Amino acid sequence: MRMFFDSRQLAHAPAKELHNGAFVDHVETPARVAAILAALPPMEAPQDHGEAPILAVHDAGYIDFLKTAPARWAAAGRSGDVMGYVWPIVGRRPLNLDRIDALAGRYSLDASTPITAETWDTTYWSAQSVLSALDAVLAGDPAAFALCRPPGHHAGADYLGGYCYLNTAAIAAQAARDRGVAKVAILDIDYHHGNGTQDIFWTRGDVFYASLHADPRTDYPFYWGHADEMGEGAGHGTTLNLPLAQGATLDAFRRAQSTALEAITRFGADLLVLSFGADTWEGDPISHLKLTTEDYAVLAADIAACRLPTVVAMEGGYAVAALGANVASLLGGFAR
Ligand code: OKP
Ligand code: ZN
Repeated sequence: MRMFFDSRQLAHAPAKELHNGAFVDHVETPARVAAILAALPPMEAPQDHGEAPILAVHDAGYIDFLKTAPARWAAAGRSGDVMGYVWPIVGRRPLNLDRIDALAGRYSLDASTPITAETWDTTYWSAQSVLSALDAVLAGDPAAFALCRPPGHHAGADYLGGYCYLNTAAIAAQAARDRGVAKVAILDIDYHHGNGTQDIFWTRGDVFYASLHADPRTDYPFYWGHADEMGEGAGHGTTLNLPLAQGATLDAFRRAQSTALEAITRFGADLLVLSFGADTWEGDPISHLKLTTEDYAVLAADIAACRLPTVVAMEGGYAVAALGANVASLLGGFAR
């Protein structure tokens, strides 16, 4: 299987995140990809597809904010990473404010996703990696892997959050549509609900979003991912949420994944984007599902049995010592 990663994806390294009321060391570290690279054969550097496929998903004002926030922060006399602390509650006046703190709230979901001087370049190349994996699949490969970092599925069209800045799965799905693929499905098996991906395709009938995740009544991002969220307008019925109770093991996870794959098959998808997070692993430090390393090969084999061309995009997974083996197990399951 062809695999894509750019070394510029290592640069972004925020210091702290707000977690349960305290600032703690940022969990989404460069060591994560280093561990994955050490466990797999050498990867290919991605091709540069430019900004157009990013702007096909993301708001131009948001992209400008991502690029300019570190300079605006410095100009305001601040040191350290950019982080908002006031968020506009839904329904407040959409004012065009210029102060960096107003913008940081306007364009973000939470305070676990700081912007550093390296963030734009890192997230840009993460997007290029997924676009290159899409190229491989459109050229006829049954599956390809993008070692995306930072992850993407919490980022919406105009907001960052949950360690995510550009929504790599959405960028790949939209690029596939723009290159003539009629129906695209996104299957998200990260521990957390992919609120950004859901938002981006909420009213779209041409892209199906199915997610397995910890119940948002107990887990981040809380306000998305409940079972009754099904999309609206032309997108009604093309969003499927399958929340799982904390502590769930392979049996429950595999059953839910089968439900999602049946729905994707009924939808008639021509191409699949898999948002893969290894934070469902039993030892993950911020999560509470109980999958084993071997389980990922079982899940991948079930996905591969659908025989859809598949772009695998890396999302979360924070148990660094086990991350390489978990990703290798998943990718091995596609090869079987
Ligand atoms: C990103 B991905 C809970 C804090 C949660 C954000 C989690 C983002 C996960 N107290 N922090 O989906 O793996
Ligand atoms: Zn996650």
